[in-house]
Amino acid sequence: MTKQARIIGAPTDYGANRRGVDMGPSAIRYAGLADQLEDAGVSCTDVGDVTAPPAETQDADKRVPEEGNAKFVEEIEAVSHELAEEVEATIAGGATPLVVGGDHSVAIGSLRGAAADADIGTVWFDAHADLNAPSTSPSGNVHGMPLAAALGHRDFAGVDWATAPRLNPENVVWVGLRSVDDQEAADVRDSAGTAFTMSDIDEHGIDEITERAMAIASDGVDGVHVSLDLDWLDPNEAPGVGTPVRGGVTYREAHRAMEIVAEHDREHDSLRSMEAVEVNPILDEHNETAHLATELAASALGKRILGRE
Ligand code: EXY
Ligand code: MN
Ligand code: MN
Ligand code: MN
Repeated sequence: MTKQARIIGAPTDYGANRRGVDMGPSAIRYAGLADQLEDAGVSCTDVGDVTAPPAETQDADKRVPEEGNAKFVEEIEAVSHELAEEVEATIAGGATPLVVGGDHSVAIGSLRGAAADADIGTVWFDAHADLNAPSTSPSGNVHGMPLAAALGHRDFAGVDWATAPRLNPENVVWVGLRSVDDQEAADVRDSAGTAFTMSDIDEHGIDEITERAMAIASDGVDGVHVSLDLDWLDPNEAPGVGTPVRGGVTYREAHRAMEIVAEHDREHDSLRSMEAVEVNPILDEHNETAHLATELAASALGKRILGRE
């Protein structure tokens, strides 16, 4: 049966310090996402963008932290509400939501939508753990907090729009960690989740790590939310990201991981939802990071080098 995908844009930079990531959805569409998905044999529709409130100021440094050390919480709440509804409705309609960001705070809405009426896991392809909370964040940028929010960190207790109670902590798997803050690292170690760092990928290879990640994330739940932060890749491959960290995965490792996601989905129908985030076109002279996002999404949704078998 042909896979149905629905593209949902989330043009927000409220979770990040670098202006420009709000243009990620346009850059990714312009790079040919729909064509890539059609080439992968995926029937896709594009529902457009959720509404991001207008920025009062474009100068992030003038933005005062709200509520402890978390910036632009009200704006992020507005985006999250609408995005969660779109993701939930897409899944209910039998399609796979493909959220294109926007900074990684969009995952708050994606995870809530994917976990609205099902138990889920997530594979977090990222240089960062995104497990900071307002009381631990060194920056106050909410793109470093989506998993803490979704998992109900005490700082987010009672913040209903931010938590995803049916995201099972045991089914959270990080892949590619290489830039984690001190308290965040302690919280990762203490969590019920599984963390595969870049060292694990060096040691065991991308195939084994991704296969293990999908097996853990999908174990005993209804589906997996794949969260692809383009800063997971090495900055030489993905320069157009707001928080680049050297020593990331290569172009082929990234495609191989997405192919393994697709293989697992073909066998287990495990891919419930996906997002590609942190594409910032003003940091990338040739829009190559956006183009990379389109290719990796296609690989995750089933594109094969020699076409459909
Ligand atoms: N850990 C740092 C912070 O919390 O500010 C950096 C977070 C970067 C988050 C990007 C989306 O992955
Ligand atoms: Mn991230
Ligand atoms: Mn990241
Ligand atoms: Mn499915």
